[in-house]
Amino acid sequence: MSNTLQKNLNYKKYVIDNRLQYFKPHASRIEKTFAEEISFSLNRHCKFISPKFFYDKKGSDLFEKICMLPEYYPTKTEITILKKLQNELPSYLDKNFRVVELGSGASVKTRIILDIFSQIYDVVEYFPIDISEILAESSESLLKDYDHLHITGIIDTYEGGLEFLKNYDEKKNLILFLGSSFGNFSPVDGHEFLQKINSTMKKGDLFLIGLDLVKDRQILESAYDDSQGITAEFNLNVLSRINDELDADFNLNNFSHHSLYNEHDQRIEMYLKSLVNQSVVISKSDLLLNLEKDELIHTEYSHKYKLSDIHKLLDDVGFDIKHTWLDDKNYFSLTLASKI
Ligand code: AVJ
Repeated sequence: MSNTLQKNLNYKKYVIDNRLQYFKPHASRIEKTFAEEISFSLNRHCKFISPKFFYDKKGSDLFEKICMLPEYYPTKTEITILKKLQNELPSYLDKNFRVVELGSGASVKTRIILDIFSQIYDVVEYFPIDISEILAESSESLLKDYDHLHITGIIDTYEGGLEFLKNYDEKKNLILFLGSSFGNFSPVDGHEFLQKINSTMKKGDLFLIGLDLVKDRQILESAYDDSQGITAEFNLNVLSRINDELDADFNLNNFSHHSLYNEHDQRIEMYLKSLVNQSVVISKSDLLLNLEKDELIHTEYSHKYKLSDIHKLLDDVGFDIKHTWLDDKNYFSLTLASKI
């Protein structure tokens, strides 16, 4: 009990009104800054920039555009599968569930789940967990459209937020992790992350994860290199962000978007390719970066899964798999699992 109290003392509660509140850690944990992470990741033999840095305002807008591209099937496909859940999800829920989402859902997807909950419960509780403050924006619009919705935003990392929730109360959680965001993790990190999720769940809690499936190379590659060049813009934008926030002088014309499907490792790999020999100053990271012509900076992995991979993954960390739903073309999957 005292443990619970102490844990929650690390968060400050902001009550906006009787339907909206936030929890935010008092002092952010000893996390590295953007400047430090970039200094580390570009100062190595194999240079990389973490995909989490894609999502500044411009990057988030570009990602929204990607989701609507004809070539980018994941979002559309996941939405069709979620619609199928309308009839089936309720049978897995009892009277005591809330919706928890990793990532804040401004999206259609969250709304489909909230619609399902609205049919079952008089009051629907939604707990988005996100480090970004855009939580506020998306919450306002959800509250406008759902009369019986109560939102508690947790402004923290997914792991931090889940740990907080572990001691919060006795209500059961349906944890959503949609969009194949999990695909960014390396297999080792992914395993660790799922273990973390599992360890913060109470018996009977549910986890719904959306994962992209292995398919034809051509379909995969065009999803990550679209004809309008939006994905290229999205990838290159991370350099603009470094220019703006870390006082750097990347010339975007000297780089190109490079992506490919690595069949052996079942993943899309995205890079920024240096088109010339060049030096770039990143002031706030104390870095003079030398790049050779054709040198690659790795920016993202997007792993693709077979159904057997998904079942093994969840099985290995001790989840009880309830059901996997697919679309007609077997492009994408949603898997519901519970804590044993
Ligand atoms: C947000 C990680 C799921 O991997 O498909 C889209 C990001 N990158 N196009 C994905 C992304 C390029 C996306 N995730």
